[in-house]
Amino acid sequence: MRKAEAKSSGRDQKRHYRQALGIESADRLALEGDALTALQRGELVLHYQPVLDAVSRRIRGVEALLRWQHPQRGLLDPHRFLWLIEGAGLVHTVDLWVLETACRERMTWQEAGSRDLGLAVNVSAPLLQRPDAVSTIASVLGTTGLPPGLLELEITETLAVEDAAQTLKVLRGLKKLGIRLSIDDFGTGYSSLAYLMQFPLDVLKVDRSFIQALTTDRDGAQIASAVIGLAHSLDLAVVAEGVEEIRQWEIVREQGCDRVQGYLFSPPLAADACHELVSRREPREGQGGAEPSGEAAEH
Ligand code: G
Ligand code: MN
Repeated sequence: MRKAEAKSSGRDQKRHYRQALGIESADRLALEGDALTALQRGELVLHYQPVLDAVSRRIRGVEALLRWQHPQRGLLDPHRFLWLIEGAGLVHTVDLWVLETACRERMTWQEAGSRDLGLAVNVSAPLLQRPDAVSTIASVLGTTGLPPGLLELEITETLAVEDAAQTLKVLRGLKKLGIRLSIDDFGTGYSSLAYLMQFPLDVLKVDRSFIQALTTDRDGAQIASAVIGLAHSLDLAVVAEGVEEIRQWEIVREQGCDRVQGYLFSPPLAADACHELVSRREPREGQGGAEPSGEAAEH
């Protein structure tokens, strides 16, 4: 292919990609101008989605999720703007901002009832593959005061497979700090669980497509059951993500899944709303038990 053609087909691909995301080109320009200053203007925010015990529905932790509170467009999901952050070379900056902000906000919820509430944060390749990744993350824990045992870093299969030797070194360093590691969106990549087991993992999050398949596919339940069984035999805790229906919850619970997360229980919430939910569900010591109040399943 000639150079000019290659260039134009690359452009076409990018255009298709943007169109697939529903972003028109006039829109794109407007968003692009905004992306660079969104962080400084404080428009990037974190929402938090509760992760519950699969049986008791007690809130065990929260997952921090990045959102762009855009002045005109409202709340945007990362898939609408991550490519802008990548294009602006801000991935590492934003990743660090997410980690620091999540740890700091989580520490402001540190009253009696939520002392052992876990915090899951998604991390990407540029943050983990730097030679100074372990000391950078250690210093975030130091400045925010978050106990390392409460932090769970979520990595994707693809990330674990890229530059495996460097990733393994960093993950071992993070384990030494006492941080928990989880494999996110499990089942969407190409790696086998046996391959992943060279990484010092604690948690496996079954991708939501498997959870959806529980109620739509004939073999859905067997596949999920095999994944959960295998993960348990490797001593990993299992989280079912994207649980939207009671039936899906019942199945994963019967299959021995440890934790659940999804719209059935709670959507991702703004920090204040999530903090309120957590304190309402987990009363301070001395104010009675922490029975699930039942409001979660009404969503
Ligand atoms: O890749 P990861 O699993 O971290 O993605 C989390 C995303 O999934 C968040 O953006 C969140 O809004 C979304 N999400 C959370 N719960 C549900 C759910 O029950 N159904 C669907 N479709 N998406 C969900
Ligand atoms: Mn995640």
